[in-house]
Amino acid sequence: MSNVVSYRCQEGVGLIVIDNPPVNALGHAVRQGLLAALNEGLADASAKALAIMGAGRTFPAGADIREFGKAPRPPSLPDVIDAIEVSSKPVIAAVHGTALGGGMEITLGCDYRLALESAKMGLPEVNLGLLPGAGGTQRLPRLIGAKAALETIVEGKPIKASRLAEVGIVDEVVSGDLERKAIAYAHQLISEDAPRRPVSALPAAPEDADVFAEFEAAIARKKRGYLAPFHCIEAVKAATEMDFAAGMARERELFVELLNSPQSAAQRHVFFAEREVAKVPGLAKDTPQREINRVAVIGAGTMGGGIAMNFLSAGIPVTMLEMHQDALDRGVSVMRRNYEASARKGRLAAGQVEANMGRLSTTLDYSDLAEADLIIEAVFENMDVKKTVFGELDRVAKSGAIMATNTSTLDVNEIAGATSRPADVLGMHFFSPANVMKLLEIVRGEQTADDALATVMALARRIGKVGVAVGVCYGFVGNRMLHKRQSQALELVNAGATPVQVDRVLYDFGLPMGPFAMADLAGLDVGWRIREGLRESDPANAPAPNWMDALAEAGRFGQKTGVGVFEYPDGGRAPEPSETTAAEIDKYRTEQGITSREVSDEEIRERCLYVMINEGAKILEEGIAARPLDIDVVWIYGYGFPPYRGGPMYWADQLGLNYVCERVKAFREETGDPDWHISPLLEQLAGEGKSFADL
Ligand code: 3H9
Repeated sequence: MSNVVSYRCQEGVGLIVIDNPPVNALGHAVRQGLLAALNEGLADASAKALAIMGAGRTFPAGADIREFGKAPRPPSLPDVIDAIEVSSKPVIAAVHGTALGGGMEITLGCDYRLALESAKMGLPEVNLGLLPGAGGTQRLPRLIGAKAALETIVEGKPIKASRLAEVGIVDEVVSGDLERKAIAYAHQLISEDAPRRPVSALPAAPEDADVFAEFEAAIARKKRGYLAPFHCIEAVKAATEMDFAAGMARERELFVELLNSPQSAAQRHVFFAEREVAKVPGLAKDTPQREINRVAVIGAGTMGGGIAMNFLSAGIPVTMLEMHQDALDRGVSVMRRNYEASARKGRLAAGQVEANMGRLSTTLDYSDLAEADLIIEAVFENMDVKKTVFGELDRVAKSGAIMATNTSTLDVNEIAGATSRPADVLGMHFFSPANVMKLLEIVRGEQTADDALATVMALARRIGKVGVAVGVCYGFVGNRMLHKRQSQALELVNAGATPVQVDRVLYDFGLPMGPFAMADLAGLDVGWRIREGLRESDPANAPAPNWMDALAEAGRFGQKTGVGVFEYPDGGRAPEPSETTAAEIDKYRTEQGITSREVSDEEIRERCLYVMINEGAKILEEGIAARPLDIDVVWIYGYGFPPYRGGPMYWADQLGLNYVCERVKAFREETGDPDWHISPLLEQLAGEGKSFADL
């Protein structure tokens, strides 16, 4: 008897229970155990029907992802499911938790499907750069039609039980004790002499070829660069054109192709990296956490409002503080408008707008923050202002309250120094728009207490963010690397490239936008004002004005003014090349005595991306990020680095650090730019033939 799958007969029903915590993944032992339990059930004369269930928190959540890339060990999951489907007794899947991937495919091999009302099912393989490879692409279209199957498989999102019943995947939604319900359901089937219902025997659902072309066109932009969604479409198409056996063979071919692809390896790295970042090295798993029942946010600007929305949406009351009533009113109305827009798009249930807004209170008085368990400051990015705010917080915050700054560049230790309790201070660096972007850099100051850090790491998950712990330095992990890249982009244009060319190269690499479109989005005025300030306060060390400063000086602030590096006619968001910008660039080159040269796409790609890797290595050396995977997660969730490349550090490993190291040294030689000072860590790993993953 397997110790991960058990069999017992109860009241004439053979119960097959999978017990492989935490998520009942379908590893080798489970597959073997399932087959053995199935055979036992078939041989058991007292069992008239069989039911497959999961123990613990869920029905199987899929194949064991850790087995991918290793030599396959029989029985394969498709073979196990075939055996279930051809069995001589009716088989019921009784689902709770999340039946995902191979787990859902098992249910499709069963004759009948029963689900608890809280259960979900889905085929999320596409998120791992794969397709459902245990018959999902062949059985689901036969059950619900190709169009609905395409949506399920290509979107990869879990579906609620009620919806599963509506589309005909689940036969009955139940509540209460699932085992009792499964037995009762089986009794009913037995008494009615209900037929066996193998899904594979259903006729291939013919579908108009246009459906596939249209679907492909509809996802082309969103899934740009990805292999798996398009392979999924191919596989579903096969289900409409071939008999079941031929379709299964086609599915296998496409699945194996994806399994062996660098994209799937990268996406699987991201899956585990996303879970690993929650485990902060040096922070004990059982570190106690403080209770967070009430949050305060200081500042009702775009950032403060977005931050507050995260907590309101998660059911946590927020008090918002501003200096003046009109600023407070403006902030609150923007938040309401954002919620209303989500409701209009169907992303928010009716009634949720009022429920969320109902959790918000506002104040002009610091003493109203005395009850908050967590206070997040999102005021103007200026050290003196922040210190004043934290001085006030020190005065009013209750003992044990966590005080967080949303600074993106300033020294969190210095800010903590403005209080008498630096152990309660840390950084919570949200990314704009703060209610949308999933990344949260959690900045651990020199004196931040472990329980404060553990609390905020857990809180990040509660509000739907991916929290990454980082150390204190200018720009932390994300912006520190970004600034190096932006400065290469500028240098490349100075040398002869155009902003259009630079942006195209990085867009084609898979980033959501290029450096100049990003600068336009953030606003050219931001950097310009900082540099202008420096030119006044410290002229000897301030950078000379460049062509981007000239654009900002002329009021071209980017998207918000309709003109920046690019132009955005009629309030649109699509960047168009600008003659004014081209003229400013020419003028700047002439002033600086630069003779413009051809810059290749390859040089743009290498300089913009390798400078980030070199900086990432320095960040690791300094302990600002604990592991390369933390940097990968920052870039994927904060800046849209394509998951199919695994993040910058993972990508560097695939290129080979020796190669990257040589190129960094060559750029240092060519440009003399100190940003190309090689990271000793990068040089050492390259010299030893190692990769970042070996750290
Ligand atoms: C597939 O099925 C292919 C087939 O079509 C064809 C085959 C031939 N394997 O996420 P959590 C671990 S592909 C191995 O923190 P939650 C996870 O790493 C698969 N390990 O919990 C973590 O480990 P640790 C298709 C897995 O409650 C722990 O379990 N299925 C797997 O937030 C807890 O996970 C999927 O893609 C796995 N399949 O969320 C579903 N799943 O504690 C992937 C999880 O050491 N899984 N682990 O860090 C999920 O989406 C979520 O884990 C789930 C639970 C929603 C189930």
